[in-house]
Parts: sequence; C-alpha cells; structure tokens
Amino acid sequence: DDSDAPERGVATKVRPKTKKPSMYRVLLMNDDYTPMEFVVSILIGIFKKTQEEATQVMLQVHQSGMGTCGVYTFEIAETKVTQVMDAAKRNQHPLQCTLEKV
Ligand code: TYC
Repeated sequence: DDSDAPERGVATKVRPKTKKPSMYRVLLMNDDYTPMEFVVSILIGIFKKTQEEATQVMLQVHQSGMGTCGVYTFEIAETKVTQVMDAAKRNQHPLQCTLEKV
C-alpha cells in the first residue's frame, strides 16, 4: 500500500492561535466649565497619574481641546470612561471622556 508515501498537494500554514488584544485610547475633551482641579483629580484617581503628569495632561486638554489619558485593552478603557463620566455627573460637571481604537 501507500501508507508511508509522502503527502501531496495541500500545504496548510500553521498560525499561532493567540492574538494580541486591540488597544484603545481614552480621551478627555475640553469644556469651559469643569474646574481644572477636578480634571487633575480624575487623572490622579482613575488614571494613576502623578500630580505633575496630571497637570500636564489637563493643560494639554485645556489648550488643544483634547488629550490622551492612557491606552488600555477594551474592558479597562471602557471601565475608566464609565468611572470618569459617573464622577463628572455626580459632581455636575460637563466633562466628556471617550475611547477610540488605537
Ligand atoms: N477648560 C477648563 C477650565 O478652564 C479646564 C478643563 C481642562 C476642562 C480639561 C476639561 O478635559 C478638561 N476650567
């Protein structure tokens, strides 16, 4: 028989089964009413920035209209957006935060 004959014809490429997770940028939007200190406290409390980093990011948003708080996997990015929006609502600030795929 031909049971030890070489296979012919079909070559299947083996792909690694794991994929790197997609990454998402969490963005903070500027507005005219949210106090600077509140934005800094959000960046420290939710995004684990130092006082200096938080101040830099806040000023960047204030001056350019938008800024990046961090880049995370989807579930973490979404959780942080929710935490920001909840804190803003609780404190009656119009602060907006969104996520975008990197
Ligand atoms: N523009 C606000 C002010 O002058 C400060 C501010 C900064 C608001 C960043 C939102 O994401 C923001 N009080």
